[in-house]
Amino acid sequence: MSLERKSNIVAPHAPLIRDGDAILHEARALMARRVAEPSRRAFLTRTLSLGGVALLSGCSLDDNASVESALNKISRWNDRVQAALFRRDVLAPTFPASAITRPFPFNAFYSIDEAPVVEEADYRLELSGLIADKAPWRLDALREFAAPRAAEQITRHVCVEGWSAIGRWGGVTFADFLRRIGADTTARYVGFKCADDYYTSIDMPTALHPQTLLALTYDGQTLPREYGFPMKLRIPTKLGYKNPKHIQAIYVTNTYSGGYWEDQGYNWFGGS
Ligand SMILES: Nc1nc2c(c(=O)[nH]1)N[C@H]1C(S)=C(S)[C@@H](COP(=O)(O)O)O[C@H]1N2
Ligand SMILES: [Mo]
Repeated sequence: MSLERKSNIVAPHAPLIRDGDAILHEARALMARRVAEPSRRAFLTRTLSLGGVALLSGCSLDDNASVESALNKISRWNDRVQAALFRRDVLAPTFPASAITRPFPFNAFYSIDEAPVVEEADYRLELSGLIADKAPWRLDALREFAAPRAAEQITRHVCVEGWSAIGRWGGVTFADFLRRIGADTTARYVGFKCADDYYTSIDMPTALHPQTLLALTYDGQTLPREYGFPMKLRIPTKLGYKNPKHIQAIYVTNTYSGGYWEDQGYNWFGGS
């Protein structure tokens, strides 16, 4: 950042200051959006001033594109810090059945009546990338695999839109499934493509976390259509948008591939 630019930003009533103010206002709003959740993931950005943004990124704060790109760089840097802080043995809190939120809220980037209809007969879970056995899975095969390894959790789902709810999901630990298909667990990412064009990706340590669940049931019943039939990933250590519903394809990769909300500015790590 040049001194000239800096003085433009601090000089009162200079013609550029109006633009500068608008940009700073937007940057603050963006920042607020990224730190909306009261979690450890936010602590670094919360302590970063806009001056810090400029210093760290070497960008000027007087054009929108470079502010965006600086914030994105910081968010990606945050991803790495959060990943380093992540511990496989730190568990999300669990709750008694009496704490379950009824009815459990629905959320998606569309309204409930638009939730995709996936036909069980046609369903095949597709596998690609760094996976030894890429044979597709029918739903009954997934159920058969899950039955002897049944795992269940009552955990809190936290959505950045300002609500949280406690629900009960059942299925099989995702790590068991990754081992079964011969996933390269030294790879960096696991990605998900959904029946409704939603997509997201997670870091491998989170994929292997003991509470990360390949969920086939909700509250003891087949996963209902609106909550992700036929299969979703339940990750209680992450925010709602990192929990893909209606999963149709899973891939393992070393290439960063973002996500539906992440590509619109939500923090990629999105968890604790
Ligand atoms: N396929 C798909 N998965 C998704 C979404 C979506 O729109 N499509 N929305 C995400 C968000 S932001 C939230 S809060 C949760 C909502 O899950 P629920 O309907 O079980 O409450 O799903 C997440 N997974
Ligand atoms: Mo969400």
